[in-house]
Amino acid sequence: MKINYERRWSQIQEKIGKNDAFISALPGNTRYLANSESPPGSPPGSTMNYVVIPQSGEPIAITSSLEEHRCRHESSVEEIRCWTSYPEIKSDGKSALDVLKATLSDIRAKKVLADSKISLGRSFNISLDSSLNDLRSIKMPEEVERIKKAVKQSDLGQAFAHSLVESGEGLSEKEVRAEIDYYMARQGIQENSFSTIVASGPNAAHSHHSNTDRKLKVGDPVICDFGVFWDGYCSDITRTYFVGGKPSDEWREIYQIVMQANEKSTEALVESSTGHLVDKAGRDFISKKGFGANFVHGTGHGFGLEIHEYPSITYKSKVKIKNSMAVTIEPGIYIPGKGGIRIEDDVLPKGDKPIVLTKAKKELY
Ligand SMILES: [Mn+2]
Repeated sequence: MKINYERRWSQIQEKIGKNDAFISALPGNTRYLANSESPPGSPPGSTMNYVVIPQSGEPIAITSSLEEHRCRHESSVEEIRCWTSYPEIKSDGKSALDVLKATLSDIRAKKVLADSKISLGRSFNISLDSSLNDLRSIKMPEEVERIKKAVKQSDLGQAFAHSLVESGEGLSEKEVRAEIDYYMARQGIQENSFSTIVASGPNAAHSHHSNTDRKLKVGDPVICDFGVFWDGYCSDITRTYFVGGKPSDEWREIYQIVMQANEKSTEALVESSTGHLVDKAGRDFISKKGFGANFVHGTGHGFGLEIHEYPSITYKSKVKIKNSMAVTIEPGIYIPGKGGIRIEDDVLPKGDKPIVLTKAKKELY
């Protein structure tokens, strides 16, 4: 299914109202408007400086001359303007900001909306606008299709990680990470959606761990948290496995609590619910079991073109849950000095029956 950029542009044009143009400068937003298929970090997505949507008419994208030809080839935006500081190279200006100002003057834009602060000077009246957050949070069918492909690859990665960790006594966290990443790269992913986390034993007590040379020991809980980009969209999944395959009774009990908290928050992810209620559903259960102080982060976050995007699903979140608002549900319990358990799924709200996209096994033996 092709990405319908025209719909994205016209949705922004509806928001422009009495203003003359909308400027997007944040990398996730420029990818949304001009090139969704390439992941961040690889051109042109990462190198598109601005996308200007005029009140009426076609969008204009601004990039460095270094990326000009690739942008012309890959971007959905027809009109590309370039900047360079090298006098011998033909361009529309010496800097991205110069080209932006000239472009706004060309389309006679004075009153503009922007997704972030841009120093345009006194000739322009600029207001911040976060409409793109809302638009991006609701995934269209062509986006869900790409997310499902990304999720499928990380599910395969988890199946691989599962057997590797269970039989991985003596391997270091870094070695396990390298094997998982190599496996997923061979599957043909674009790139990882963030650096793969392998947190073993006491290191699993840190919710965001950097991999070390610590060697896996029998009985360790090992948190494996990773995701991939596929056709520009990402996945994010966490499973916790046990080296040797046999958790202690204590870890087994904590594992089941996190599993049930994951289920409770997932069930609460229904239309008309709020981010707060989704967080509270799992959090209250974990608190009731006596581990309230050990659930040290929010329940989840939006994901799509970026690994973390609007909305966040936390205790303070006021966001209203809407259909097709793709979010993660990832409760965890962390015991300092001992270890931790986190179970994360990618979920798509649909009426009163949320769809859990991640299929990697999470039941304990
Ligand atoms: Mn996550």
